[in-house]
Amino acid sequence: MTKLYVAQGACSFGAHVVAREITQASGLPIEIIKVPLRTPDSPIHKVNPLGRVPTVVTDNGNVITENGAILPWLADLNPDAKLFAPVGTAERAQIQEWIGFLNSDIHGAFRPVNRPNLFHPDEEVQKSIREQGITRLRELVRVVQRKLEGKTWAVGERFTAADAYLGVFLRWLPRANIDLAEFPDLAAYLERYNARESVKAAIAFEAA
Ligand SMILES: N[C@@H](CCC(=O)N[C@@H](CS)C(=O)NCC(=O)O)C(=O)O
Repeated sequence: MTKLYVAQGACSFGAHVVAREITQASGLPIEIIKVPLRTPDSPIHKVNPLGRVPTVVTDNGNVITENGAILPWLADLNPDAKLFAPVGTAERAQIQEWIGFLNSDIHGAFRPVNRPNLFHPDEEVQKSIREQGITRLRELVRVVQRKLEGKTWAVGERFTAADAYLGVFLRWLPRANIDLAEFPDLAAYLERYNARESVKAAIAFEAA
């Protein structure tokens, strides 16, 4: 059976939601395995040398890492669930565009905020790296708000893998002391996201 490795509240949450969306629609079996991160004895090290989630191990033993590969791969397991779009369509490229933007710009913008120690050893300098990081992240959140203007979901009128992944980072904003009250459209979007059965089930599974 295909296995998807996730960690509580990590960026693997988007893949977790996609897995639940496609299994709800088709009954396809995917085993979700919750692992701890940054501990040498975590089972994730046996499957992904970088020790990161999300990681997929397919039923014939192939290992797939990186959100940019995993999100489309999972979604394509069940095209009828319409979490992605057919090859060659502009819609497919637009979903990929969102995934690329979220993966490089938005996820990357959280690093100086969450882990400023990666950038400088001095604690005072780390404080200003974090502050500057929050300013940059807030600018990018404005970009997200503009991209979503007048829309229910990121691409087309339905929930896609782009939304499954976007919700991860909107849920992370309180970690950067960014209050969604500043962005009422995004707060409403997150309410729609959090109300989905797949999201509620993924939150409950990861918290258990
Ligand atoms: N570029 C990777 C990043 C994955 C990543 O950084 N995952 C984090 C969780 S959000 C992780 O597993 N961190 C553990 C570590 O780096 O040791 C992707 O998008 O899949």
